[in-house]
Amino acid sequence: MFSNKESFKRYFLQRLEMTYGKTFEDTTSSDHFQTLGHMIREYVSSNWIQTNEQSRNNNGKQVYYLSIEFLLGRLLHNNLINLGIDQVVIEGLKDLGIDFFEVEDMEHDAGLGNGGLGRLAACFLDSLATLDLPGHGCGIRYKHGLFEQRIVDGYQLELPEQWLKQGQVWEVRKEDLAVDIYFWGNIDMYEKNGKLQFRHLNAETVTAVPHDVPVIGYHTTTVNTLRLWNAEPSSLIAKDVKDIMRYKRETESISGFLYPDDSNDEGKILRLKQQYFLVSASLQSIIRNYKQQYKNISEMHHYISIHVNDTHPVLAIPELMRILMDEEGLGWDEAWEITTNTISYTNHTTLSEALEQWPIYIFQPLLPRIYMIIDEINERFCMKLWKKYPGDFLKIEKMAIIAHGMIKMAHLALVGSYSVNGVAEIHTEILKKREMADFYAFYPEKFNNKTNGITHRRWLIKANPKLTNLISNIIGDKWVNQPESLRELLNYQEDASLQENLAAIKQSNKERLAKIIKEKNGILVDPSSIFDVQVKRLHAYKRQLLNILHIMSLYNKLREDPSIDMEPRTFIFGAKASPGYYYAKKIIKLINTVAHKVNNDKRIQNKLKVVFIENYRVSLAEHIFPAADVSEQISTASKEASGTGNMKFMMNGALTLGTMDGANIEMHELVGDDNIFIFGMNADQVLELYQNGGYSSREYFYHDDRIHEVVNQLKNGFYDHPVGEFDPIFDSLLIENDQFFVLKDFNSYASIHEKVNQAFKNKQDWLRKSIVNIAMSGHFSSDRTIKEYAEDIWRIKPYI
Ligand code: RUG
Repeated sequence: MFSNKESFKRYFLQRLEMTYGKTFEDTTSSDHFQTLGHMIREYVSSNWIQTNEQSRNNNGKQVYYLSIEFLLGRLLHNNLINLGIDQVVIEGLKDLGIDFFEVEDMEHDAGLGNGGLGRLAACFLDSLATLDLPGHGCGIRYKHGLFEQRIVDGYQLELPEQWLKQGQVWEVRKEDLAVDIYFWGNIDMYEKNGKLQFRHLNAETVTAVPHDVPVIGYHTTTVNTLRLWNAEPSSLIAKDVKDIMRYKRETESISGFLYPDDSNDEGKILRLKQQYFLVSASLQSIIRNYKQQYKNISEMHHYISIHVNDTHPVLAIPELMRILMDEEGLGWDEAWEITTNTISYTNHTTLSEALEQWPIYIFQPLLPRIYMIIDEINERFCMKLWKKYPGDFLKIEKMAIIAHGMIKMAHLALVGSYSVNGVAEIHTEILKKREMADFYAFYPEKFNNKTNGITHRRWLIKANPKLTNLISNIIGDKWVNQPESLRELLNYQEDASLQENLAAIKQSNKERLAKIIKEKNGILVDPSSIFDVQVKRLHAYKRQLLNILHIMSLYNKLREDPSIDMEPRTFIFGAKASPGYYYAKKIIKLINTVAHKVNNDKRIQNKLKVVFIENYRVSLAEHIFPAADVSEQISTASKEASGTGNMKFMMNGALTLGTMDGANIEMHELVGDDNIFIFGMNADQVLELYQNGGYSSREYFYHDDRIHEVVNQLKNGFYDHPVGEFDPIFDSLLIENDQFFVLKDFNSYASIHEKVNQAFKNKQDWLRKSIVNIAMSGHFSSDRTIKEYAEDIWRIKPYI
C-alpha cells in the first residue's frame, strides 16, 4: 500500500471512506491521522510478527528495559521516516490537497514521562530496533501523562493531560495476556515435603492488561515491542456497591497518573503500587514467555537480561526472587544467583532527595511477601558486610538496605544487580568516589559508565530535514547509519558555501520558531537576533534563576544606555515545574514577570526579548532545538548527571554555553575550548565548598553592584510585582546561602555571555564553530550508547 504514491492514495481514500462512511470532502484532519496510523500499523504487522518469531526461534538473549517513564512524543512522522515511506505519504497527501503537517498535528504527544530519564528510554527503544537488537520496553499506560501546562498571569497552572481521549492508533490491547497482581493481605507459611512454602492470602487483586506498541527500526525489518500495562479491576469479590466502587477507583488509579503527588501516605502508597504493578506484570509476562520457549528456569539469566531504569523498577529484584522461589520452587541460593545475573541498573542522579526510600510501615502491609524477601536480602548482605568489616557498625548501618525504618531502593539495586552504571563519565566517577564509594569498594566490578545519547533520527533527521539534506550533500549519507562519521564535516568547517547554507537553514528554522512564538505568546521576536535557549525541567540545580538574573542585569545595562554594544538577543525558556515544587513555580513567575516588562519597553530598541514557551514537550522541542544559536547548560557542576538536551542542541549546530557538568564535559573534550563557552566552578570546586563550607552569598550581594541591583529588584517591586512575590527566591539566595552557587558563578556567567556576544559578530567563525559541533555530535547518538549497553552489560546480539 505504500509502494508508490498512486497506490498509497488509492488505499488511503478507500480506507478513509470505509472507516468513516463520509465523502472525502467531509473528512477531517483527525480522520486522516487515524486512517494513516491504522494503515501503518497494519503495514508493519507482518514484520512485527516476524520479529517476535525470530526472538522465539533463535535462542538468543533478550533484554527487557523496565522504566516508569517513556517519553515518546508523537510517533506518526518518525514511523514513516523509519519505514522509508515518508516522502510517498507526504507527496501522496499533497496530491489529495492534504497538508501532512496538519495531519501530524492531530497526534497527541505520548507524554508518559517527565524529562531526560523518560526521553532517554524512548531514544533507547528507537536505537535497539534500528540496530536489530532484541530489546523491548515495559512501562505503564498512564491514562494521563505529564500534566498540560498553562501559563495564566505568569503562573503555571496544571491541567490533566488527555492523550488517550481519541483512542490510541499505535497500541494493540492483548487481554488474553493479562496477569494478576496481588496487594495487601497476609502471608501464610506452611511446610510441604520438608520445604517451607508461602501463600498470599486475603490479597486485593489487580489485573494488568498489556497494550503493545510497535517499535519500528530505521530501514530494517525489526519491529520490537513496547508493552504498556493498564490497571483494571479483576473478577472481584466485594461486599457491597460502595466497596466495588472504591475497589474500581483505586485499581484504575494505579495507571491513572504519572507521578501522583506523594506528599502524603496515600500518595506514597499509590506510587509504590505503580512500581510493583509495573515490575510484577512485566516479570510474570517475561517468565511466561521464557517458559514457553525453554524448559530450564535455572538458565534464565543466559537468555534474559532485565534492565531497571533508575530506582523506580528496582522491586524487580525481590519480585524475581519471589517468582523463582514461590512459583518455580527454587531455593534461595539458586534464585539469588539467577536474579543477580539477570538484573542491571542505571543510576541517573546523585541528588539525595531523588534517591527513593520507602517507610516500612507503608511497604510491609502493601507488599508483605516482597518485604519478607527484602528483609532476607538485607540480613544476608549485612552478614557479608560484617565478615568484611567486622565491628564496623557505622559502615554496615550506612550500607544496609533497611535502616531506621526505611527501605533504600538504590542500595537494593546495588546489591541485587550485576551491573550499575552512571550516565556520563563525571557522574559515574562521582558515584564511585563519593555517593556510592562504599559500594564501589565492595563491588568494584559492577560499576561502569554509559554516557547517554539521543536518537539522531528524531532529533536531526526528523526535526531538521534541511540540515539533514545539507549534510548528506556534503559528506554523503553514510552518517545516517554511522553517526560518528559526521566527523567528516570537520574537513569542511571553513567551506564558505557550507557556512552560507548552514546560516540560511538556521535562519529559516528561527523564522519557523518565531512564528510559533507569535502565535502562542503574541510576542514578536527578531529571527536575526541570537536565539539563546534554556529548555528543560525546572529545578533549582538547573539554575534557570542564574539565566533570568543575568537577563535582568542586561536589562539594567540597556536601560542606562540603550546604545551599548550588544547583539540583539532573544532569550527563550521552556520548562515545567513539578506541581508541588513551590520554589520552581516562583521562578516561572519571575521569568514571565521580567518578560512582560522587558518586552514592552520601547527604549531598549528590541535588543532584548524574553519568551517563556508554554507547555514544553517533545513535539515543541522538535521546533526549538533546530532554531537555537546558544544552548544554555548551566547546572551547578556535579548536579546534572548527564543532560541530553545539550546533545540535541549540539547536533543541530547550537553552541553550548555551560558549566563543566554532566555530558558537557565530554562535549568540551570533543570540540575543544574554541568551540564551546565554558564558565563557572567545576565539580571538584563545588563539592569542596559543600564539604568544607566557606561560601557566603551575602559577600557577593554586598560587594558586587550588579548582583546587588538585580537581587534587590526581586524585593523592591521594580518589575511591578506584588510585595513579597519573589521573597522565596530572595531568601534562597541570601537567607539560605544560595545552595546552588548562583551568585558565586554570576560574574563568570556574565563574562562568558559577553564572549558569546563578541563571537556572534564574527559570522563566519560562529558558523565554523557550529559545523565543528555538528561534526562531533555523532558520538552522542544513542546508537553508540546502546551498542555499549548491548556489548558490555546485556551481552545481546542482533537478531540477524
Ligand atoms: O537529571 C538527569 C539527567 O541529567 C539525565 O540526562 C537524564 C537521563 O539519564 O536523567 C535525568 N533524571 C534523573 N531524571 N530523573 C532523575 C532522577 O530520578
